[in-house]
Amino acid sequence: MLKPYWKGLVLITMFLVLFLAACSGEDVADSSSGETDSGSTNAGSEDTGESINYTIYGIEPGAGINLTTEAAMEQYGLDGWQFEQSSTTAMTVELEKALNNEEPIIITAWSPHWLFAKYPDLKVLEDPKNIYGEPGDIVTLVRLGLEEDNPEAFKIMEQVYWSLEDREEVILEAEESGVSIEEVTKQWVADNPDKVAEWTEGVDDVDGVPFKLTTNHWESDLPLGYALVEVMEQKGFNVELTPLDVGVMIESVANGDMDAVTGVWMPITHKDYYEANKDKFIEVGKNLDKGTMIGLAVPGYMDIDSIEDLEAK
Ligand code: PBE
Repeated sequence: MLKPYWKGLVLITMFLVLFLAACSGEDVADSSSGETDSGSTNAGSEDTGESINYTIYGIEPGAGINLTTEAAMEQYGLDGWQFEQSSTTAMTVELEKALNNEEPIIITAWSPHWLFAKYPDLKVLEDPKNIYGEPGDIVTLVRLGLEEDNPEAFKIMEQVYWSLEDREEVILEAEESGVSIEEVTKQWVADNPDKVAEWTEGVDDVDGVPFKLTTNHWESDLPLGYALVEVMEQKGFNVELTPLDVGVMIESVANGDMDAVTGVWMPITHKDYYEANKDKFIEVGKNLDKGTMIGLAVPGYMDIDSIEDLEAK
């Protein structure tokens, strides 16, 4: 009676031992065949999504970079992900909190900005589908009729150009010194008379001619607004600068409320707003040539390089 019982037990034990050995054998075979590499990459990106709660931090709703990011999330299939859109300040606070704790985070980032100078370890994710595009331009738009009504201002708008290096110098100095970006810009204009003279070359002085200028309210573009106020007032213009949301700034030139707008990022970031108002403004030039960048960025210690490394929730 006992014998068959022991036989059964031995058989079951042997089976278990063989089964476990086979399992671990399979593991060993797998890792030696190199599949662990791709396996861990996949696991890594799933972990990335999970570790950041499937969240991307954007900025103010309506910002061009947010619209582009929504398109990118769709094109890269980031289903179920959250896109936080509150403010640039809130995004920066989240980023700095993550950096201080060496935690993962994904943010929308752009240049010119002081972030990349302050945190050189930030890594812009590759974008193989090219949703965020190549380095872009900042263009100047004026209202219909400006050339006839105010040819001197029109000429300045055609000629104004400010290099990436000069913009970054102002943005960084304001960030590092704590002095307002308006004050820093005024000082830059005072220190660089030769550069700003190019903007007004061949332009006659005027006597109190009013000029309404708008731009977006980010540090990438505000300085040019302040610089133009300074330079045009020296020429005798009476300049009113009104920074506006990107959705409104182009429209305000299209409907004639504003004479000109300088902070228009093309061909991608502000494309929708540009197209919606096309034929109701005149593009008179680029005030920055291929100097802008938009994209998604992560701290350097994160183990991903491309938006493609991210997966749906
Ligand atoms: N930005 C800076 C703006 C324009 C300038 C990239 C944050 C945007 O519309 O996204």
